[in-house]
Order: sequence, then structure tokens, then C-alpha cells
Amino acid sequence: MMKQTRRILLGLAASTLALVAGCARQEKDERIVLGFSQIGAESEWRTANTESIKSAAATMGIDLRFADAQQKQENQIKAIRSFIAQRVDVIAFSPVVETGWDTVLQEAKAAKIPVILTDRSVTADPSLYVGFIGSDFVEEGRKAGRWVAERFKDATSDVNIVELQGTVGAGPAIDRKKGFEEIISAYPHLKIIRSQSGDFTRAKGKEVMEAFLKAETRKIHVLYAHNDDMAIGAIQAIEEAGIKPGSELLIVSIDAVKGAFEAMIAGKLNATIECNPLIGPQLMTSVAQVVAGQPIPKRIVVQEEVFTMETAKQHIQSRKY
Ligand code: GYE
Repeated sequence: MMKQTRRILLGLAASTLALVAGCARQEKDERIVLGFSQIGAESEWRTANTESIKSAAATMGIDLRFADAQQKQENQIKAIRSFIAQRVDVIAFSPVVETGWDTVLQEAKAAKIPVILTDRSVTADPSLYVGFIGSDFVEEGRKAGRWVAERFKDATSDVNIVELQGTVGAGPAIDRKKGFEEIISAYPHLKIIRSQSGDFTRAKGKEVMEAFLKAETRKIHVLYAHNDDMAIGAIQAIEEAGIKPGSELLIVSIDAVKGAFEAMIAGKLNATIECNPLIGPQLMTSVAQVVAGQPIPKRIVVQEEVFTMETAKQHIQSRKY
């Protein structure tokens, strides 16, 4: 009897000790702290990207301080300054536009906090960040251009293209325009007759497409949208104008989000170029490497594909975003 009581008491003491030790470990949180400034929630792509970052941080046990900038550079600069003040281990951000980051990046460098760029890049001095993980936007623009060139290779008269650009000054808007123009410039009959920003949103895509349709007296043959959301918004405007998107007016866009697959299956969108938003795991791996003092590649390019109306059904089930 005595022996049994002693065993119970010893057992209790051991579990109390374990509890105390556990608390101490929790108090002294050893997790890596990552400050992340996201652009906003402007598109389906962005929502998938945010989700990927949050779930990868949780899986890898990284303490993520997440700030949404609502598509404003000034909010991103504020968030980065607050991460510096909090003395986080690493700062990562997806820069809404390419320019205007030098000062805040220098502040991070002076505080000895490494910065990793994700999704979009900047034009600042490359020594101000340790690496950039993201897509090759020029190549995405080229893929869209090649799709149009192939589709109209037998055309004998002008092919009128309207373009919905992404956010003014954003890397993907500049590069997707550049890559597309590079390809179509080899085909004199392919002509961009109107081009304007739709800020990567459905609402703006619709609004600008309405304006194009209203102002244009020539027939519009093709819409090239820098993302699927703007194309989806534009589809509404095109239908409201009594034109059939996908047949009377062909559409190619970029991202390959679920909404684009649905539009392709409905016969309203012709092709989408993949831009993969699921970069959370790659980012967290790089963060852990940087904290461990290991070098990371200055440029990590995300692999992607092209999907068309003809094969959309085959792929939609396996899509994760
Ligand atoms: O294509 C668009 C989003 O930066 C690659 O931003 C990203 C772009 C994406 O709003 O849908």
C-alpha cells in the first residue's frame, strides 16, 4: 500500500516537472519569427498565395507576423518598419510596385534583418535583399503572345487586340506586357489597339472592358488580360455588350486559377497561362536556411504551364487553386 502511494506521488511530481519545463519552453519561444507584408486580396491568385504562406508557416512551426497592405505601397513600408522595430528574424514581402523601396530596404539592412522577396521583385540594388522567389513574368507574357500568334497564324487582315494591364508599376504588369509585345512584334497583323490598367481586379477589368467596347469602332478580336480576374470581369462586360466571349472575341489571360478553368469549361475563356501562387513552402524553407546562416539562391523561378479550353475539364479536378 505504502509503495503504491509513493509511486503515485513520484508520478505526480514527474508530471508537474514536465509541465513546468513545458511552460518554460513556451515562455522562451524559440520559433523563427517571420514578418510578411502581403499586397492585399485583389485576386483569386492572391488569396491562394496568402493561404499557402499561412499554412506553410504553421506546418514548419514559424511564427508568422502577417500584414495586409490593401494594395498600397505606403502600408507595406509601414509594415516593414514595424517588423524592423519588432526585431523579427526575417522579413519577406511581395512588393506591389517595383520602385521606391531603397530607403526601407536600407533600414532593414542596417538592422541586420535579412529580406526575401516573394512573387514580385523590385528594381533596387540586389545587395539589399537575400533572394527573390517568383515567376518569370516576361515568359508568361511570351506564352500568351505565342498562343495568340498560333491562333491567328493564317489571318490575312489585322487582328485587333485589347490589353488589360495589371497594377501600374507592378513587376508582373510591366513584364507581361513586355513578353507579349516581344512575340507579337514579329507578326505585323497582330495589333494592340487599346491598353489600360484594370488593377488586377474583376471590378476594374469589367469597367475598363466596358470603356473599350464603348469607345472602339473597330471589331475587337482578342482580349489579352494580365490576370484571370480581370478577364472574368471583362467577360461580363463582353456578354452585356451582346458579344460571345470565347468565340466572337477570344480571350487569353494569366494565372490559371479555378475561376479561369470554370470560364474555359463554359466556353468563355480560351486559354490561361499558369502562374503558380503556392510558394509558401519554398519561402519557409528559404527563411529557415537564412536563419541557419546558409546561402539561398538569389533567384528561385517557379515552374508553370499553359492550359486551354480543349483540356480544361481534364485538369480542373487536380487544381489546388
Ligand atoms: O497574377 C495577379 C495578382 O503578382 C503574380 O498579382 C502576381 C499577380 C497575379 O493580383 O492575379
